[in-house]
Amino acid sequence: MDFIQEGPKLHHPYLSDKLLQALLVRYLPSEFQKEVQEDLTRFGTRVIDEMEELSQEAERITPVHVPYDPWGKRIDEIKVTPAWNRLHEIAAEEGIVAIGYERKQKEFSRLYQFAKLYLYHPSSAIYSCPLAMTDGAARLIELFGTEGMKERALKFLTSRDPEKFWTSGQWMTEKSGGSDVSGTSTIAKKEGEQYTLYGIKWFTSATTSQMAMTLAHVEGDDKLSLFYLELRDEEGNLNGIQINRLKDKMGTKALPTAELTLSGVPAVLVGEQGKGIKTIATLFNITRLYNACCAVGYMRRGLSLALDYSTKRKAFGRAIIDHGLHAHTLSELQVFYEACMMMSFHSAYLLGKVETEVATEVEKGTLRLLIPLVKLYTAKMGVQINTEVIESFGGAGYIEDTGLPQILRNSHVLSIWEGTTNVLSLDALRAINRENAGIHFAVDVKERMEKIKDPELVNLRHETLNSLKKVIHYLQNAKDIEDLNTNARTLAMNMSRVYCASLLLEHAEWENSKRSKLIVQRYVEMGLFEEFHSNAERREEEQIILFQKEE
Ligand code: MFK
Repeated sequence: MDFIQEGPKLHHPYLSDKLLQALLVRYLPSEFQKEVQEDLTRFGTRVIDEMEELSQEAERITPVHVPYDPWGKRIDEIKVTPAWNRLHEIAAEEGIVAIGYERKQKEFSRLYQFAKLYLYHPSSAIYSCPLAMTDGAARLIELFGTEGMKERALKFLTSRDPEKFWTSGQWMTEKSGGSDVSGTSTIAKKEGEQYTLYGIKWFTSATTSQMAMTLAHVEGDDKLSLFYLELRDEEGNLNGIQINRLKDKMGTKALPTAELTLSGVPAVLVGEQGKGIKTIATLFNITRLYNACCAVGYMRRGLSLALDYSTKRKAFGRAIIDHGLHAHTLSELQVFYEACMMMSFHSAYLLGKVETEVATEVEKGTLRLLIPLVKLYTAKMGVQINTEVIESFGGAGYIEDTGLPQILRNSHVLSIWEGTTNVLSLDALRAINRENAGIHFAVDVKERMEKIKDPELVNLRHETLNSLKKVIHYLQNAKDIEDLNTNARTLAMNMSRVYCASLLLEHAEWENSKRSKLIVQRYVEMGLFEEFHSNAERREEEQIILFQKEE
């Protein structure tokens, strides 16, 4: 009889996730445990029974731009599959954004919300992207919006009613300005209290959203300002917006990302004129945390499928998980994933504390620095882990209709949008240099390490503090800003690993299990610290690549 290989099974994403369960037990006060656990258990069943199929349909039947109707009228419709709309409705019903604003679990609301997002994301065909921008826009309006915006938009952005739930775009990228947003050319013309926008936006994710936050120069002002706009009027016609085309992307296939021409879009100023980047930072600091949560969501999805498959696939006479080499490879990936989980969920916990105004100064400063660090570190690790996951399936991992390649493709975007690794490394440096966040970070790590008493963990605590000491020594002795800039990625990676190790140690002390101690031991053994290089050494290194440059 012909051999048929059994494929990997998607297990209940919450009930099979012992690490998430443990983190929630550790962080959440007992009064919230039961309702959160019950909700995640129910929702996990919905992910398998309903969302996973919708997400595969949305990945397969991709959005189409229809510029004209049959009679030549410009309509700029974006046709999406009903599955994509259903994922929108489920997000509303489940309160994926709303939980963070209802704040029923007080400072722990963000933690609960992120746990739910982490389950939602891998079966959402990246509907998590519009949700991230929606959440960021809601926070922006909460802090800087006019009363009109609060009355009108905020309640839709945080609604649990699928009919009323709005999503928001975040239009920051132009042809002349990607990482360097100051290259933005869009102009805002003032007409009374209103503005109208003129320009071209080069990447606008989720153009099916009802509103967007975008940057423009008020005429005559060389600084950028932030604007709120609604895409369509009461009749559903676009408000002075033309959709030029949809992007043909490497991944995120279900997500309609468009190029737009703005020719007289009514808009309202948000925050102070000329402070656009500083104001929109509130939004992108939230989306960067979503990015980290979704990166760990994809790591978990890849690893759980790889583990299940490894028990079903036989090679050289036994299941591949029974080959020490394969089990070791997956275990190593699991160590990195667990480190990233600690960092992501701790960041969500801090966000909740800051937003409900119960965070200490140290926690506030630490979160400012953790945001770029957790975004860049988890995004990079997500690509590495899912690259190995694909390989662990052999040729099957390379076949589209297994659904595996999309995990890797979609993981790749997480290190690009919302700031690339280098740009975020420079943001981390800015937080250290201009906002003293490095001092808070060091205090936070030291305080956590002081609580590690288990004799089996003290050596690892010592290693972690030693790496922190080397980071501090570098920061205190770096020659100049050029030195710091060229070492920024090394610095960001070193700090991320130190922070992860401190959290893994805290978890191991709390759990007091052989496994959690082994995890932190392996993590530390794989190296927390990479040497910094002097400016002169960096200049020499440049020759390695410049050698190939044509004269
Ligand atoms: C599944 C998850 C989905 C996630 C959603 C994905 C949707 C995709 C949408 C996008 O990707 S939109 C494009 C996103 N683009 C970026 O994120 C741009 C990346 N570039 C940066 O982040 C640059 O660092 C930045 C544009 C901010 C640098 O610009 P500048 O003009 O050199 O900024 P500058 O002068 O250093 O900072 C201006 C002010 O903002 C300063 O405050 P002050 O005016 O008081 O001095 C900064 O302190 C403040 N600021 C900048 N970054 C900040 C910040 N404040 C807090 N947090 C930050 N991160």
